[in-house]
Amino acid sequence: MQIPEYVTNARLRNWVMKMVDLCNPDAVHWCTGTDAEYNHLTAQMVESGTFIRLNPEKRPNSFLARSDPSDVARVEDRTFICSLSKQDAGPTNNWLHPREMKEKLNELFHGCMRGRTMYVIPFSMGPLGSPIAHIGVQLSDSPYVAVSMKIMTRMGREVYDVLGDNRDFVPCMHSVGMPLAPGQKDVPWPCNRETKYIVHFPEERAIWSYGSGYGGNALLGKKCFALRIASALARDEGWLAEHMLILGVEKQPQGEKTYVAAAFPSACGKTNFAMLIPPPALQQDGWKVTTVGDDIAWIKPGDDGKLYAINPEAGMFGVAPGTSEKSNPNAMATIRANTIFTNVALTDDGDVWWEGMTKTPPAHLIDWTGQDWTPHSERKAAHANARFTAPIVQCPSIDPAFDDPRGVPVEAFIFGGRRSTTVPLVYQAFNWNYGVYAAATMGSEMTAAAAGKLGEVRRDPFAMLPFAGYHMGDYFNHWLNFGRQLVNPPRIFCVNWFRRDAQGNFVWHGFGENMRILKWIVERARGRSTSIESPIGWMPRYEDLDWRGLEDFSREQFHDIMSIDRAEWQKELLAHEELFMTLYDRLPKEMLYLRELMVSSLWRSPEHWGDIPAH
Ligand code: SAT
Ligand code: MN
Repeated sequence: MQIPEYVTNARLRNWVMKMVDLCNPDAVHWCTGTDAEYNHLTAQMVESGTFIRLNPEKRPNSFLARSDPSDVARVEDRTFICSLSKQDAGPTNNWLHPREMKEKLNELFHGCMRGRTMYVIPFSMGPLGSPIAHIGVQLSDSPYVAVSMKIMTRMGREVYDVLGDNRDFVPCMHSVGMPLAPGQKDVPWPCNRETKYIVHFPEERAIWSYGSGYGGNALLGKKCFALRIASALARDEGWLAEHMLILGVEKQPQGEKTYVAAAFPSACGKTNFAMLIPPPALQQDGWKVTTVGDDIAWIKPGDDGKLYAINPEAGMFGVAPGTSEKSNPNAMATIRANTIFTNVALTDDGDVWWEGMTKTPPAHLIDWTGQDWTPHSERKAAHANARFTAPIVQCPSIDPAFDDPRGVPVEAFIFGGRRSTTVPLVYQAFNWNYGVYAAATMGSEMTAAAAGKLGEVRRDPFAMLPFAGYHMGDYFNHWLNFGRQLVNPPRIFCVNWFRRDAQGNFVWHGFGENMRILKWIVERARGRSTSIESPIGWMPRYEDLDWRGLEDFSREQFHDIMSIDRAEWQKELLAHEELFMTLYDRLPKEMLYLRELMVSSLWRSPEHWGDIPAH
């Protein structure tokens, strides 16, 4: 094998040689990240049947991939945190001793790339050379992964300049787990239907992924590196790696700008919130939202005592179904060209479609499984976890500081789950510790982003349940400690866009209307807007929100989505206790005390906290 002379990092050279010996690929391709390389690889995948080139007039330089039906989402039950001690991984992660896991992986990876090309993919998570950024190198036998990594990360030769002779990188090993015998014909979406392993070694800072080519299982810079490995790094080094979007709220003509980071579980509308367009009345008043990131934030304290955040990613891997000109015009503009679509439907004129894109579906489509589809079909045309992969700089609302190596100053954190009941539209935690409590006990109804039971409420602390690279109790403690070191920590807020009425309909319009909540949050973070004290935190009254243009949303409806029902909250607090029991060995005591405080304040409040006095 020829190693390019510009790859001077000794550890990297040795590692690649060793992995080539282990995996036995037919060829090795050192990715340079150029457009020419991208065009070459995409053309090759059109040839092999992995990609369908979309109509260049409708969707220039864009492609459709259809995955194997067994490989459509993250597989949490096949995801492992292999720290040396089981306690360090904690009860919410799958664990196996590193020695045992390595034996297994060595077996699986032995000869796993026969008949395929190994791509060497150097990438930076975060702006190249940023003090908050980190470097990874992924080895993969999937050209789909290679081109996706060009969109999702800063990928290419320049990374080797930052890496130099001896800087550190996270080795990310990936195989679809389907070697080809001589003469064996390949399939459009190679994967291993039976065996999948998504494995992290936090002490060694290494990732091994086998058997899947989809999303977070395969694009290892994303959840595996930027969340699971990075969260362990962040704990050791005193920063935060979070499942958060980053947005800027701008108010003209003053030009005041406030950055906010917000955590929601997968497929709860982070992408929509990150590129929100305010309703006309608030736009006219000078309000605007800019986008730094839509999924992951790396946050470090600066010398000035403020927190600075970067988006480690360069692309969006967003949920397609539900995305429309109405729900998210900025996302629709972002994916107009240079986009890879996976598991959406194909229109007769070579464009894409998914449920919710238009009100009336086209009369005929090819669905995500490659079969004919009409509006009478029983199946969905697009898979519920169908995705688009697009460069985030194509987003019209991209923030000018997106590429700033220093990051942007964060002044508020928002946590939100998907809850039909119980949790009000918005409230502000009394202080940092209360905020950590609220984030730690967050619940959310399951979505299609992971294999599992749809709709069931599960505790998803900090929206990090599937992504924390160490014990969740230690993770809470890291947040508590982190806040103690900040003189003026960002304010913490909770939201729930998903509350339903007795008939099961969403009460809140969501999308652009969320600007009304965001405005209150930003003003609260700056110590300005008013509120009242509820048992769980500070809440806006009806008159504290800006209703211009939404006057038909009544005081009664507002009270319905803001109400705190004592019986429901008693159940909620019991669910918190259940979570605490599973984390018992490492749970910070603060959590227990705060829970007791909440119990007692519920008792001094009215039975139904919704009949809030007007003034
Ligand atoms: O993890 S993925 O990148 O596949 C998407 C998600 O779950 O947020
Ligand atoms: Mn996510």
